[in-house]
Amino acid sequence: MATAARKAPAKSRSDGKSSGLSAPKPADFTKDEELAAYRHMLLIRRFEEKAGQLYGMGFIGGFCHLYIGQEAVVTGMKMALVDGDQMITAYRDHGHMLAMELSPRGVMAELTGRRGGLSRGKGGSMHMFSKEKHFYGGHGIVGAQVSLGTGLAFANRYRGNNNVSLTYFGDGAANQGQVYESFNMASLWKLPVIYIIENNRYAMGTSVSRSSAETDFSHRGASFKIPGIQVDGMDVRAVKSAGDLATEWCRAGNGPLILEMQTYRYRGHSMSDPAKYRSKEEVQKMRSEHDPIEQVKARLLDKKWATEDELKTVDKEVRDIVADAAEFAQNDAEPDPSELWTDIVL
Ligand SMILES: Cc1ncc(C[n+]2csc(CCOP(=O)(O)OP(=O)(O)O)c2C)c(N)n1
Ligand SMILES: [Mg+2]
Repeated sequence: MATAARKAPAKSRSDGKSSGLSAPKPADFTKDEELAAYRHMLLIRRFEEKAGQLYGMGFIGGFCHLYIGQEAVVTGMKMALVDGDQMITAYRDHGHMLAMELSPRGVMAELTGRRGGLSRGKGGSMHMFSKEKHFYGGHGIVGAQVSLGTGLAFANRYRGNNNVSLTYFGDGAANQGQVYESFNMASLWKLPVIYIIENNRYAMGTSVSRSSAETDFSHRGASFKIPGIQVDGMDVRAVKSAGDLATEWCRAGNGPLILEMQTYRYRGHSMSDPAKYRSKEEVQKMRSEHDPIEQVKARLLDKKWATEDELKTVDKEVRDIVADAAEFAQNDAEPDPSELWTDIVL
């Protein structure tokens, strides 16, 4: 059964001393919060499992990157947001969209390229947006969303709306040049942006230790006076408390903050991945000892806040939502060829 973090809990890094930041303890969840976290993470997991199946059946083409294993990161961060806070991420984006309450039907139908998809079937897995839900994509160019997310924070500052931009990127993306140009401006102008580095230990088939001179990603803002914190990204409570700290920090006008989420992806990089760069044992160890959903389940049962049967009912309700989305995504019409030039900027 799942236990605690794979590493010691968070420590504040880089400028953390002078900023007075210290690592928060994992949040004490109420029964309702545990149940909500369980349901939300399960929805992401079941959705992704179904997307993987539909891909195998040929309903989804092109690229498709699954988020299985990393569910606690978006779920815990979403719990720390207020209305109007924005989220932007890379191509491994289905979980982020579900966390921001985009409809499972709309996401799944976009994966299958149907009219009812969030980009009307023309964007696919990596390109979905919802201004209404403050979700700004879905970006296939590694690192490109970091400057855009910094721009969202600039807009917040300009408008004086007190909202925060959650800008997600991977350990691989953290080596891209525009990340550091963004860090500089964000710090100089004290922009309300949380840089969330999802360190899942690999960029495609390259491990962090093979690609990064500094593998402690919470240090990456040191040259720009951006403090950083390492967070157990497999524990939704640790993510939530880091999210609370970071959103308060930004809303108080302190400028950007880095959260390194130590997480893990169970599946391949995308649907075609020879998986020769890591052992099955490594994956299995993470699944059996640190699974984010199993951790919540164990606490719910341990505290007698839910019975096995009640949790099975949650699973059934979630499976029904996903089955409905899959049904819709397989049967909805494809966009008409006459729409080829609509909804695009030339
Ligand atoms: C500018 C650019 N370079 C290379 C690629 C090819 N590419 C796609 S994903 C990826 C790995 C990124 O890994 P990471 O940032 O760790 O994110 P993860 O896939 O682990 O979520 C690479 C190199 C790309 N899409 N864009
Ligand atoms: Mg990675």
